[in-house]
Amino acid sequence: MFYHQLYLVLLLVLITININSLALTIDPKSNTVHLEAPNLSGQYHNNRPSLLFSSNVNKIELISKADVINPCNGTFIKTNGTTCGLKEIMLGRCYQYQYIQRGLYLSNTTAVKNCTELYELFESEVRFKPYCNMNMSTYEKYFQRALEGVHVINRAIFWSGTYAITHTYSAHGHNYITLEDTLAANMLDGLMWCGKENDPQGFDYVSCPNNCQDNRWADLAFWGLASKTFAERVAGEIYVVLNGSRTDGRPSYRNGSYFAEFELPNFQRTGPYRVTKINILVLHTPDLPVVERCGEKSIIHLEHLIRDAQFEYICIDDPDELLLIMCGDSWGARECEVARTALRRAWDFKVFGKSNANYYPLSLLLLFFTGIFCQMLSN
Ligand SMILES: *[C@@H]1O[C@H](CO)[C@@H](O)[C@H](O)[C@H]1NC(C)=O
Ligand SMILES: *[C@@H]1O[C@H](CO)[C@@H](O)[C@H](O)[C@H]1NC(C)=O
Ligand SMILES: *[C@@H]1O[C@H](CO)[C@@H](O)[C@H](O)[C@H]1NC(C)=O
Ligand SMILES: *[C@@H]1O[C@H](CO)[C@@H](O)[C@H](O)[C@H]1NC(C)=O
Ligand SMILES: *[C@@H]1O[C@H](CO)[C@@H](O)[C@H](O)[C@H]1NC(C)=O
Ligand SMILES: *[C@@H]1O[C@H](CO)[C@@H](O)[C@H](O)[C@H]1NC(C)=O
Ligand SMILES: *[C@@H]1O[C@H](CO)[C@@H](O)[C@H](O)[C@H]1NC(C)=O
Ligand SMILES: CC(=O)N[C@H]1CO[C@H](CO)[C@@H](O)[C@@H]1O
Repeated sequence: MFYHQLYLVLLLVLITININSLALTIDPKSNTVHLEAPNLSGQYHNNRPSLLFSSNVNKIELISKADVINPCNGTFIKTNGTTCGLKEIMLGRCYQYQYIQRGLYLSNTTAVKNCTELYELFESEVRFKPYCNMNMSTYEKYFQRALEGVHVINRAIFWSGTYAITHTYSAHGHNYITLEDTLAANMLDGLMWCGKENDPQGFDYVSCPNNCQDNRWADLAFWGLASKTFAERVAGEIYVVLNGSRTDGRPSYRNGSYFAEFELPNFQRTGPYRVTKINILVLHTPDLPVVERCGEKSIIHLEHLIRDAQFEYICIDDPDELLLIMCGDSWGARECEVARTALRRAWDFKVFGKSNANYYPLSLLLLFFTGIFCQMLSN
């Protein structure tokens, strides 16, 4: 009898504790808060044309009919042509970059660039010019001027098949500097443009061809040269983020990728601004199969290329810093569940001084065993 009473008292005490801990965990107001899980895929987009030259790519014809309404005037219609407001966007980004962002990084150049001059250099290279006549020297003057005096020392980061996460990690140049974080590329990142002959505007706002059958270099003219010029200006230790779980059948290091064609071959091997060490970071996406790891398949080939070029080489699979970003994005992935639970517990402990996530089941367990214990004693 006594033990049963003891059990009831214990039960009451434990229920009270549990109710208190529940009250801490579930704030009545938080029930109404609706939060979306993070999603990087819509946040960044990569407008570099694909380097693969396959014949089944749709041939997009240049629509040159004079009667097509200009989509930038009147009602806006999304087209595949030049971005409306190209000039204004470029000039605005240039000013913003230099007067708002620049203090943060790209430290070794103090000179403010003339944005009008940069825009005019760009425009003179493309406006009124047929798109498919461009080549790898088309934008030379623009890049020379825009990257003049710039050396990215120990902070350059490259990506191949990992655009979104690398940009999240670089944090617009706060952490590391991607090609897209340099002024030259930033002014045009995500924009589309193509020149048009015999046209009052000189740009085609309706449709841009994104592959030129007879001149592969036209598609690479901008981003190919951008990659090359950036690679020539990085120094010291550099970082390369590769995708070890590609589902498109491509290897992590691929001949014909921008990294292989324009970046790796252009790293400086001598002089004060030479590259000393290449850090390869191979990522495995949550919920996707592991295709390659450091020291496997195409990454072996890459290691040979790097060592032959006499750079120091190191390869790391899934560093913690990037794991957390991947799990932040792949919220519901199986591999991230444990981390989520552990983080929840750590945060409850930090904020409430005890781990609620742990506490509730633990006290239930205690209750269960106390019950058994009391039963045993009373029998
Ligand atoms: C993430 O955003 C993209 C683009 O906005 C969308 O297509 C995709 O469905 C989203 N993914 C999830 C899991 O919501
Ligand atoms: C579009 O508007 C701009 C500025 O108002 C003007 O200069 C241009 O001629 C217009 N273009 C067309 C095709 O109407
Ligand atoms: C733009 O190009 C895509 C892919 O080629 C096509 O599906 C789409 O219809 C085009 N949009 C317009 C407005 O022409
Ligand atoms: C910037 O360049 C433009 C065009 O080349 C030129 O007209 C202008 O004077 C330059 N501004 C400065 C401050 O040098
Ligand atoms: C690029 O095109 C220009 C003008 O059409 C030409 O003068 C130049 O030689 C070409 N450069 C290359 C590398 O093909
Ligand atoms: C790796 O590539 C696959 C598609 O091939 C993509 O779904 C995945 O998000 C990529 N991983 C990273 C970390 O970017
Ligand atoms: C990539 O190119 C190198 C030399 O150009 C060659 O040895 C290697 O086999 C190629 N790899 C693949 C996967 O095509
Ligand atoms: C860190 C670094 O490379 N600093 C250089 C910045 O540019 C000046 C002048 O070009 C050099 O003297 C510094 O060594």
